[in-house]
Amino acid sequence: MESSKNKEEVFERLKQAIIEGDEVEAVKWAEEAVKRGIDAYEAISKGCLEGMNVVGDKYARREYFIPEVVLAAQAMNMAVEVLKPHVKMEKGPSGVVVIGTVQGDVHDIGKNIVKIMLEAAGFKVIDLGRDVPLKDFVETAKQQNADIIAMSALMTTTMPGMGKVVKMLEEDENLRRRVKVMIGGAPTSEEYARRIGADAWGKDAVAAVELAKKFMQEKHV
Ligand code: B12
Repeated sequence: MESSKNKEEVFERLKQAIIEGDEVEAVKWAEEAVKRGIDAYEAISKGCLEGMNVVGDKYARREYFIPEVVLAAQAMNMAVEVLKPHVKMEKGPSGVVVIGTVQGDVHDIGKNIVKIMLEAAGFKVIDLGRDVPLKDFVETAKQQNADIIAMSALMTTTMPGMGKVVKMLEEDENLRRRVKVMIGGAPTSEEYARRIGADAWGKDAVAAVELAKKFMQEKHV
């Protein structure tokens, strides 16, 4: 078992590599985490995500600009690729989720983390990617007999798209009854989810998994 000091060192190195947008270091410390038997999800959340949060703050404070953010995102994706196969999987499939970032929005880092966590929890996840035409969420959910639609939006300008998807879903009463809708992304909130008629809002990837499990339990009672 890895000592907590050792673990903290790896998380810190991963975090710094993401902040610096250093792909080589990010991969090196992701591999190191695997080698040392550190829980892969913990490495993603306490290393990579923490690093990306710092990058987000720096961007907001105009210390970083788009090129630095792109480098950080690349480093993060490379590290996550190394860690992903080692995330402990629960027995599944426990339900089908259609996920994507809504039309007009290319931010997909958070969405990808939510996807990894849902898969690790045993869900079958159909990833529509980013900048997803709104009708695709509804059509795919129908075709694939999905249980859940999960939408991500990172901009105030694109979040209304999520409400439009709920409206489209409501056009088919049976489908609306069968498919739960959860939303997330930095500008969204519990209150916003309620306002647009979504079933739930999740603060992060851990919350997304809890909500998805709760939806499935409700379905089976
Ligand atoms: C990285 C980033 C980019 C990268 C995106 C790379 C990529 N592949 O995703 C690049 C450089 C491409 C980019 C581009 C742009 N960006 Co940008 N970007 C960011 C930044 C710095 C970080 C976002 C991020 O990845 N965070 C880390 C992830 C892990 O967090 P997260 O997405 O919030 O996800 C977590 C939770 O929210 C939740 N979650 C997310 N989705 C879901 C879904 C469900 C169902 C659930 C339950 C939970 C959940 O779980 C996740 C994991 O815990 C933010 C700043 C910020 N503070 O958010 C700006 C930000 C989002 N960008 C912004 C802007 C304006 C832009 C651009 C328009 C800039 C430009 N002038 O070109 C373009 C947008 C182009 C477009 N059409 O989409 C603004 C948006 C402002 C607004 N209108 O609301 C922000 C807020 C920056 C700012 N302060 O101005 N950006």
